[in-house]
Amino acid sequence: MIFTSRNPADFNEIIATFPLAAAAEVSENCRVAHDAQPGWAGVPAPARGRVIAQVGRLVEANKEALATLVSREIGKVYAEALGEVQEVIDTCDFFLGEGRRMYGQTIPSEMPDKQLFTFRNPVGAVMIITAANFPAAVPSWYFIPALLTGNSVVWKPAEHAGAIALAIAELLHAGGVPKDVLRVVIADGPTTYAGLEAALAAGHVDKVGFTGSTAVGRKLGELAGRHLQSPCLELGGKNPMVVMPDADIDLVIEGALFAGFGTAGQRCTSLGTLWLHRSIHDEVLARYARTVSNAVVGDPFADVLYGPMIDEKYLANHLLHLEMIQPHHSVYGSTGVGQITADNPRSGFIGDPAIGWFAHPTIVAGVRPGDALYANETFGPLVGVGVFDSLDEAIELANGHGYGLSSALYSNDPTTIWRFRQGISAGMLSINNSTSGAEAHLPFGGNGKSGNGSRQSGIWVLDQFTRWQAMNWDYSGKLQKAQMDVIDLPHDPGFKIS
Ligand code: UN1
Repeated sequence: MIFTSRNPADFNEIIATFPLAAAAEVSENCRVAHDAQPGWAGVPAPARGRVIAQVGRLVEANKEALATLVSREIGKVYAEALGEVQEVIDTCDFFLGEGRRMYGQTIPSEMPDKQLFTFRNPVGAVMIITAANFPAAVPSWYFIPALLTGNSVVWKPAEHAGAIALAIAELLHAGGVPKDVLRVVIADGPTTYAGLEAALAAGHVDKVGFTGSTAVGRKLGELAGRHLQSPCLELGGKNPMVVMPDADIDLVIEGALFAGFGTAGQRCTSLGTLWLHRSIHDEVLARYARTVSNAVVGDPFADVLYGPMIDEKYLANHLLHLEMIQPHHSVYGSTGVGQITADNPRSGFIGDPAIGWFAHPTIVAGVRPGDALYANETFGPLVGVGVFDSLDEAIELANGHGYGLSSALYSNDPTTIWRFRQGISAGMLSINNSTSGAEAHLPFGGNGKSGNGSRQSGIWVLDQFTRWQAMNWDYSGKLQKAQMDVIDLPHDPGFKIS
């Protein structure tokens, strides 16, 4: 089957066409990467670090070209696309030095003439499956540390971001990553699953990394679990933003605008529900509604809040999510709801809505537990607003749906901030800042429905792509038995100061 990747802001423009791989091709790529891995692991880690440095410089030199492709293939606003490519560069910069560290430890033994050590070993061949919304940055959080630590990688990007993935693979190969050590295979979801299942059964995949929906994460987690593997899962979010009465409201509006509608709400860290203290609810809701109504939507190369949905499929999902709006809700944010068309226009729109997959921003007020909108990730330009009376209630509301990726609190009171930090179940929290926009060297990941506790980025991701090996070396010339042949120094347990 041939897949056609189109510009979502102008679907008449074809970005690329590529054949989708069959399951056998997916598993064959895993075999090739598996066979190439020992050779790559044999390259000294500092030399692999040099390769990562070279890749980083190449991505930097191609930043505008890659960002342009990101904007054209998935419709991300160009300024954000530049930021996305910068995140790849930052990730390379962070890990290039790790090649000269990859520290292990020397540890004293309980017996004489014996020494203990730890080493980090690569896991082996890694299959990563990534989403279209962050087609460069998020994949790099997997493949850069995985390659640096001596693993080989098979990368299955989202079909809708296939041209971006192929361009990045070319940069990686030009930077010195051997072709068999980093393979890209483009396939649809069920075929990928079948190919991965076969590769796992053949022993050709040692680690799975997946960024995408909770439902697919569950399936991949089950599959990996059958092979006694713990995958790295970065799943959905229903990220709360809690606003206390003492908050700086200008900051709240700015933060909620970007968190809710940046990337057309298609970030796993996008704002799900804005929780407003009852004393400020009406004022903040009115200002938020006004600001969102006035924001400019349209051509991703213009100065807009957001561009098109990633693809028709994402627009269709957004339209389905709008059916979650109930009579007790009230809707704000635009001159219409749903797809932006000539008959359902958005005031101030830039571009031609007839040739793109654009959606109105929608704020739904009156969200409460029990609503479908309370419990489900919507992954589009749709933000819920709800009300609370106390911090404890806000924390309960913020945790109650079982997702736990990102969260935000707006307050300047230290006690409130510390209590929120302790109570919130999310893996990430922002104080007086957007739920989205994590920096590339802090642990990124979630709990509950948002992931299995794995963390990407920074030093923390090393535990995903390496296994600790413990070594003991006894040079006493005899068998010393741990816990038995230990030195017992004389002491006086009954001693008291007279
Ligand atoms: C994602 O949507 O999968 O924190 C990742 C952020 C970005 C990454 C989002 N740096 O919003």
